[in-house]
Amino acid sequence: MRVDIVTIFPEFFDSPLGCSILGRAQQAGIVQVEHHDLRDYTDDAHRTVDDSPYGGGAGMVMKPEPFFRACADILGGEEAPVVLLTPQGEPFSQQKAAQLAAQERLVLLCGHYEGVDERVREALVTDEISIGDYVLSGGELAALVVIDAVVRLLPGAVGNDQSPVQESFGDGLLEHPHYTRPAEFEGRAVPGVLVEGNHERIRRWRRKESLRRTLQRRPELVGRVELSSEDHELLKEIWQEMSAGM
Ligand code: 9D3
Repeated sequence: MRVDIVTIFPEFFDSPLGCSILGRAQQAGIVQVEHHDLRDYTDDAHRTVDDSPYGGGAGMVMKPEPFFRACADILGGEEAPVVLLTPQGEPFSQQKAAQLAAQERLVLLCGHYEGVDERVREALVTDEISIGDYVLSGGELAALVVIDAVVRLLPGAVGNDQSPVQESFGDGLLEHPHYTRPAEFEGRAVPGVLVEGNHERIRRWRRKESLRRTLQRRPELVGRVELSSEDHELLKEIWQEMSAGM
């Protein structure tokens, strides 16, 4: 996969893209990430990327021409999703990450100031993504979040024995608690079932704690998952334990 990022802060990307899974995936040739300085696509001496809004008001709007020139240069007639990172975008999700991971190329446009001229969205942008309901200073961190979530889905990117789809959100529930040695730490013991070695009991315990945690923290997720008859049994046990104050 090839990912092109258009930004007014190209330096922002150097360190995060060189580290961890993203760094290794690039070294292994699984993904190639390039960043482009939006100011290189301006045509005035001041390298102007923003201007005041038509209709008046505070703040600045990003001009359309540099984005159009950047995309023409990057894509050179090729087709690829052009993703604008914006607070007004569709909330990012594991499902969206999987959809983007199926593409051969991606172009990510990082917004700044009050926003981007509407003609960029109309004529250039195919997808608009927000990473959550909080205010960032620009689209750069959001672009990194999207790239991280997408790249780890590419075959060979995660050196782990487990496939990434097995993890949280892959199956729609939060993960069960994890423990490692020592068996007792500052008076807190690891649950007995995990040290006894009965794999069927361990599997059932993990599923139950996964359901319990999801019910407590993200109840809306439980309704979106396909529940087996065992899940219903486990939920009933959890419910009984909760009403008994356990
Ligand atoms: C004053 C109105 N603000 C909209 C909520 C203006 C505004 C704030 C922050 C415009 C742009 C930004 C910069 N943020 C992003 O570009 C951004 C973002 C975010 O702030 N939150 C979550 N996801 C994203 S993706 C891009």
